[in-house]
Amino acid sequence: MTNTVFKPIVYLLHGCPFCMKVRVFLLEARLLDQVDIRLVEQGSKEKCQITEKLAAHLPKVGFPTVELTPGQYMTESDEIIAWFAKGAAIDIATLPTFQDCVGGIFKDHISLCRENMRLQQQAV
Ligand SMILES: N[C@@H](CCC(=O)N[C@@H](CS)C(=O)NCC(=O)O)C(=O)O
Repeated sequence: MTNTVFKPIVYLLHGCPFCMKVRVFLLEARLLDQVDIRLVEQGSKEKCQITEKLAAHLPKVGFPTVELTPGQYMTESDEIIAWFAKGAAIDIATLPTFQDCVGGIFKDHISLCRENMRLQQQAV
């Protein structure tokens, strides 16, 4: 008899700073072995397939997205981090690498990403 335990599935987009934030958190919190990471490339066939699959469950597909339990999805990076931190009783303020990234490189990258998305929307 097989007794399979569901591991939350973490969908990440390569180069996405919100996804990298989640990944750095999971790494520093030593939670990587408790999740199943699915990292996809922008423009890939795999990304299209995953987007199609997620669209059946979400009003708007975005990355990162986590399937926490079968059929239960969460899409905001900060909420995802808070959910895992709570479950593992981890105070994110005690993770120096994560905090350094959030206050530094991620902050800059995220604001560039938001600006890029805003410009793309204006151009449509
Ligand atoms: N508020 C979201 C923002 C996530 C976001 O904007 N992700 C972008 C990638 S950087 C995305 O999903 N874009 C849609 C796509 O590439 O299909 C969060 O913090 O998780």
